Amino acid sequence: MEETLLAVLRQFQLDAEPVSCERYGCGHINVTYLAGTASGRRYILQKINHHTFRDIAGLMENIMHVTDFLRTKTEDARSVMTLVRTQKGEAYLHSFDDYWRVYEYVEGSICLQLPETEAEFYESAVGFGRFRQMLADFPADQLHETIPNFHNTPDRYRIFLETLRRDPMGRAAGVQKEIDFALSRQAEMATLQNTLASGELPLRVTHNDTKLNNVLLDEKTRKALCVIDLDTVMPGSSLFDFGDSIRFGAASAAEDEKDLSKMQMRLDRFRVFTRGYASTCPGLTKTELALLPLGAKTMTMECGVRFLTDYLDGDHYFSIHREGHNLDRCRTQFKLVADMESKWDEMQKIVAEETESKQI
Ligand code: ADP
Ligand code: GN1
Ligand code: MG
Repeated sequence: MEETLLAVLRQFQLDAEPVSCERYGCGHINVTYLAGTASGRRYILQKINHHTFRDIAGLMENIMHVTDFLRTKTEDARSVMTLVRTQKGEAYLHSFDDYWRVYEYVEGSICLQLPETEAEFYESAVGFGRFRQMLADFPADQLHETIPNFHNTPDRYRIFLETLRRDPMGRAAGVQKEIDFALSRQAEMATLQNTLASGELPLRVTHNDTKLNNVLLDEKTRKALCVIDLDTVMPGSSLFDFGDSIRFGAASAAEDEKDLSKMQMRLDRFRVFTRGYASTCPGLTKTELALLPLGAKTMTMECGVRFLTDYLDGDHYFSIHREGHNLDRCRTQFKLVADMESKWDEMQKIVAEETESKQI
């Protein structure tokens, strides 16, 4: 094991001497390792991305508050992430110019990159829906805003336009088609933000990064077990959570698929997620329910714009594993948006059918 990792792990209150530590998972932001100790216990070690998260103390305070709060709502210890303290009793370690934290590994769990079955995607909706519902009475004013304007789509467009003007890598000329696609939808993509600002959409405590690989399912029962990746838990809209889940999990191919003919929005998956989310979040308002399709489209478009921005900027934000990776990701998102547009009436019909009795 690398000396640095060993030294870092020894600073945490593990149950025994660390004996292994390997890169783990598919996250784009933090660096995650799976660590094991001499007793066989497993832990998740993460190097927190402090370029993305500027206020690590605030971020970790959020995670402590949220996990403590969730623990009062459930009896199942595996359904809430458990932070392991440092030897000094802190929630994280600042060492070797980096910030580190350790969680207990949730044993007997699986983490999917694409749902294999409809039932699994339904369970992810239950997991995220229940999570949002359990935080309904969380004191939102105690949360630090870990990334300001995280899902403020007009602000994401502003950064995109600013990067496009600078064009630091000289890449803009090669992606005119994608630039035009983004610009032609800019006005419509401000609707959610405007509806939130006017108070028509309620502000809630949301997860804000509800990719399928941010919820663990029970390995045996395949039921929703534990929501992870709590870095972006902040006040937001339920449409952010709903939309981001659809963007990732209702897609027929991976986020970075190169063959765009494989990429569509699956209406069957859209239906099961809508069913699962609406039934675990019974308090969704009429406006929230009516805007679910727009939530899906806006989160997909926003994510595509962010990938395109990062491509233009020289790939500083999202980890890339090949040349043009962010452009490939952008293209899948835009293909999904176009596909949603062609299925718009059906999406609205599905929402009406699945949520008919749930409007308040
Ligand atoms: P990132 O912010 O980079 O996405 P995550 O917190 O989502 O990082 O962690 C990356 C991956 O590590 C997850 O997708 C999941 O597979 C795994 N993981 C993270 N925390 C746990 C945990 N407590 N138990 C089991 N697996 C975990
Ligand atoms: C990042 O951390 P991760 O990989 O779960 C990003 C999300 C994007 C997603 C795209 C803090 O999520 O906002 O939707 O990549 N997280 C952050 O896959 O920017
Ligand atoms: Mg993640």
